[in-house]
Order: sequence, then structure tokens, then C-alpha cells
Amino acid sequence: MTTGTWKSPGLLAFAALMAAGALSVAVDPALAETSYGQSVPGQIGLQSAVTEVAHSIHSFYDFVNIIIIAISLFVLALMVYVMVRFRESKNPVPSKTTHNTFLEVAWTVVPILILVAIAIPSFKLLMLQYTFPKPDVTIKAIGNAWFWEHEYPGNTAEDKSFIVTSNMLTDEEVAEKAKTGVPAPRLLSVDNEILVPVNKVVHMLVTSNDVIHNWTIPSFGSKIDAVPGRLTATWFRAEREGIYYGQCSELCGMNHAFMPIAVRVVSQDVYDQWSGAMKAGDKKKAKEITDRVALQQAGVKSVADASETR
Ligand SMILES: [Cu+2]
Repeated sequence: MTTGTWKSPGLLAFAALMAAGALSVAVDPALAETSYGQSVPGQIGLQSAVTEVAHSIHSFYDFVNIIIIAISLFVLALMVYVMVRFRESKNPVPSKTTHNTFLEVAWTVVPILILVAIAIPSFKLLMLQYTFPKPDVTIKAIGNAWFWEHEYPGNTAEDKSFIVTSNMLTDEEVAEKAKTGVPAPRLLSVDNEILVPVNKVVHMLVTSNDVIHNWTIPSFGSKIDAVPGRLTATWFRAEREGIYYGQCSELCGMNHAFMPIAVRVVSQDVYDQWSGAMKAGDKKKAKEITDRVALQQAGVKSVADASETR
């Protein structure tokens, strides 16, 4: 390998990386707003956070990124220095030095300190994810090949349990739903969304009926395996109303890519109406409530209004 050929492409690639980094800082605020709950074309970075855990994941991600960039720049500077300072024409007789106690101690201790600096916030984040606050709502998510069921357990004879079965919308169904004015992203929208109240602690108990799936909502910072015969759990307290999408995140088979999860965060009042209708077995009314709140959250007053803006 000759020095002349690889140095410049390396620097070019680095410059491109830096340019990409600068771009990500300058993301359009409108784009950031729509990236709640799903990714959007042209987006760089993570989906917007709406829970304490997701906010912490984002800060940790940013913190580690700063360390990574600092180390990369430091190593690059050292390499450039060595290449210039010790090039053959300037330094024809290389030094035979093999040991330097100060340097050897430094390059052992400094990485240890960096790892400790990363480990402390990392363990804090793990503690936050696995310390479950008292639940307001508990839901059991069941993975199936290839759709999700969500069971809302009841406590008494009147407080009946109910199950929401969510299948992905086909392209035709997406086109049909878009006519109502409700945004229906392809491969993410489902026929029956689950509703949860805003600013309330939700425990999601997760299991599977067949193979290993994974229950994930990026904006909640939730990701947990759904293992047959076992119960795993995650929790979230969504601080913003809206629709939040996720996808099965464990390679589970043929239709792995086609079993999305859609969680709609609504006011306590709407949640009570919806769960009341579901408990009473009135799926039609529950669907009407979901459609109405979906239109409101999409900023559409009525179907007529939606076709006007189109
Ligand atoms: Cu799956």
C-alpha cells in the first residue's frame, strides 16, 4: 500500500461524514414534528422521543456519539501527524525505541476511564428501563405468525377482559383509509389500533404463541422479545397524544416485515369510552371512537375537510 493513494479517499470519506453530521443538525423542524411515531423520508437520526426512557436513550446516544467522534478525530490527527512527521524523505533512519512507560500507562488508563464514563449512564438507563413504576394500565401483547394480539385483562365480572387483534393493512386498504383523511403509512398501519391513555404508566407484558417475535415502539424506547412460553415486560408513559408505530424486531419468518404495531395515545376520557365499548363487546362503537380521535389527531375535522385539503 502506498501512502499517496489511500490517504486522500480516506479524507474525502471523512469530509463526507462530517457533512452528513452537519446536515443532521440542520433537520427541518417540520420534518422533526412529523417524525413522531414513525420515520419519514429524508430523516437522519432517531424517531422523536415521547417517554422518559426514550429521552434517556437519546441523551445516551448523543453522549456516546460525542465520545466516538472525539476518538475518531484524535486517531485521525495522530495518523496524519505520523504520516507527515515520520515520512521516509524526512525520517530516513527510523528510531528503534520500543518502550515508553508513560505512554503505555496512559493508553491503558485513558480507555478504562472512557469505558467507566460510558458504563455509568448506561447502567442508569438500564435501571430506568427495568424499574417498573406502579401501572395504571396493564396490557398483554401476544405475538403470532404474523400479527399481534393485545389483551386488556379485566379485574372483575363487570370489568371484562378484551382482545384487540391487529393485522397490517394491505395496499388497497391503505389507499381506502387515506380517503378518510387519516394518514395511513404503508406497512405500518393496522386494522385495529390499540389505545392507551396519555401520561399514564402502561405495563406491556409480552409473550408469543409460536416463534420469537419482538414488541417494539421506537418513540417509547420500548423493545422486548416475545418468547413462547415466557412472559417478558416493558413499560412506558407516553407524554404526547398521537399514533406511534413499531414493527416486529426479531426475525421470525416469512411475514416478519408485515406485522406492525400501532399504539394510539389518547386522553383518559377517550380511553375510558373506547375501553368501555370494548368491554361491552361493542366493536363498532370502539371503531367509531378510534376513527374520530384519529381524524382529530391528524388535524382533520371531517372527511369533507380532508378531501378539500387534498
Ligand atoms: Cu415477528
